[in-house]
Amino acid sequence: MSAPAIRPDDALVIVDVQHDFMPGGVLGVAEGERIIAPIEALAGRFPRVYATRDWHPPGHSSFAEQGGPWPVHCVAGSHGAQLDARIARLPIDRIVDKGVDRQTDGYSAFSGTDLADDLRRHGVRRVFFCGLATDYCVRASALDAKREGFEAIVIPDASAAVKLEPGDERRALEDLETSGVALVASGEIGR
Ligand code: VGL
Ligand code: ZN
Repeated sequence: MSAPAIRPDDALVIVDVQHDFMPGGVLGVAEGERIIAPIEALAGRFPRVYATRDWHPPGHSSFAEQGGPWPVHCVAGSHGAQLDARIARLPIDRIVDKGVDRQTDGYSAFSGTDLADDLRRHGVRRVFFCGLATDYCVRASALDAKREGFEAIVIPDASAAVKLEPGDERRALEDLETSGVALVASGEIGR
């Protein structure tokens, strides 16, 4: 897909741009800084904007201390779980907290949240995703958006990957395209 115009039934979902996932954070994504400017440029142009937060209880099953893959991160209410200040000041209509259930990874913005209902209630049919991380929560959220019946688009230059293994970002983007999620550069949107 190239140069889609922004429509009244579009929404932007900014995934997990929180201190713990930014450089310097416990689970810092190396390229996290590069996504801020494109997200700032996009947010005000969408009719509806969501920001998600990874928002785990202490002792969440994804934490290494419980045998999970990750260090303790994004504990609900902690400093590390706050949105990056540059994202927090954007015109965000709703913050959606996810990963609240102790037993499930909660990667997807649709898992255990009312995001799908909220999107439908507001007449949204097409959802653009950006944020952190391309190979985990952005990927899972965009795949679930498709499953929920929305058109889904990921903006790769406004997203960055953890890359536990080399190639994880490329594989995530390939999986998305295979599943019918479009990849569109931020500079191609609505121009
Ligand atoms: C995420 C790892 C653990 C993400 C969340 O936001 O992509 N990654 N929890
Ligand atoms: Zn998490």
